[in-house]
Amino acid sequence: MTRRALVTGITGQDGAYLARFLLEKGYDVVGGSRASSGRNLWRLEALGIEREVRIVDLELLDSSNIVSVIEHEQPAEIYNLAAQSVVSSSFRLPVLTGEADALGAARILEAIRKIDRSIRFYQASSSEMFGDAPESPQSETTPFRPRSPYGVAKLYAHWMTVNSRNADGLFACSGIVFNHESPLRGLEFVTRKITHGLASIALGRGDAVELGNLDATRDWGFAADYVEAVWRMMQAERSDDYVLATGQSHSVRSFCEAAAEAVGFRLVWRGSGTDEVALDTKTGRTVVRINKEYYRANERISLVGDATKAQRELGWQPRMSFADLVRMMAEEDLRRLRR
Ligand code: NAP
Ligand code: F7E
Repeated sequence: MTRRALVTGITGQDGAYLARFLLEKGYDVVGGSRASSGRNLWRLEALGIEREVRIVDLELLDSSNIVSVIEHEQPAEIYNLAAQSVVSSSFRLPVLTGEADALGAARILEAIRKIDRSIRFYQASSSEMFGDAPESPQSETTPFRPRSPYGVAKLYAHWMTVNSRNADGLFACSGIVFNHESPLRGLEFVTRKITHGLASIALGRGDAVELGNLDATRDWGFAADYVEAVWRMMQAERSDDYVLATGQSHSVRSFCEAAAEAVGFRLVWRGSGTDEVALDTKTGRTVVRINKEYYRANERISLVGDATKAQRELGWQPRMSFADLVRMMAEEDLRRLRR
């Protein structure tokens, strides 16, 4: 019989890639999406799968809605990808972030407990839970010290997942996932902001890209690689927690340099602090400048993951390199903007 998966947050970056992956594996994919946010299907359309998934109304803030979706759809697997996922917004919206990212997961787990305890559950946890981590790289045994309301909310959901496994015997796994990007990434995240911004300038539209801390570093992988690990977690004999990461960190500055090269610029940095700018050496144009608004309070600069456990137990490792990822994103932005 065809296996049915319910993917919350199917309109998001990971939702789209996971849906495509599950369809390729022969799943019947049901996607949860909020009617209230206008149901933007552009990512599913970009992958050409908008007609192959069935979309249902699913709102993480509403327990009765969650219960009726699960009762009606009877999925074998639930992938909880839905979240208010923008870290900087979580400082302005801490309660909403907690309602969606923390209690949303608890509501789904509660529904599984009441409706059918054999449903497998995946929670999209985050490296933001490490926050001010005492060691680097971070692994499954690194203590959590979140430094954003988003990280705190995700940590609650993570522990609810672990507790549901240990105390209630549910199959509940948690992917502690480091940053993963793609041409389907939202423009509010720094990678896509850079590739889209520089591609626009290269095509004669748009002003310099305004960024915050250029020396912040992240462990950036490719989203499509990561959804495979998520699926493997859900097929394992027993549920567990896994860090997913590349193990390499790069700065926002080096991301800018790689993206600039992909759109035909060569950068030179001038000035310092908030007066620093990047010029294109060929045209002398300023293509990157600093805007203090994008500096994040309270940020620990270096997060980098150790995915040895996922490699050992799931046989997973990310395939795409940083250089290829940046080039792919920049080239795809050029292509879309030309259209
Ligand atoms: P994303 O592109 O921001 O997608 C988030 C999805 O959640 C969207 O489909 C959004 O739907 C939905 N959503 C938001 N609030 C909701 C609510 N109250 N009820 C129902 N749906 C809601 O995020 P992503 O990058 O794909 O990430 C997927 C998951 O992994 C998220 O939980 C994120 O926190 C986590 N994560 C991501 C990364 C990463 O680097 N991408 C790393 C670690 C963890 P609308 O279209 O209606 O807004
Ligand atoms: O920031 C710095 C910023 O917003 C990355 C989410 O998917 O990954 C993502 O969260 C870094 C930070 O991602 C700008 O300070 C500099 O150091 O792209 P981001 P994030 O906050 O790491 C984690 C793992 C998740 O779980 C989240 O859901 O870039 N940065 N200048 C900037 N960031 C932004 N957004 N904009 C700037 O102008």
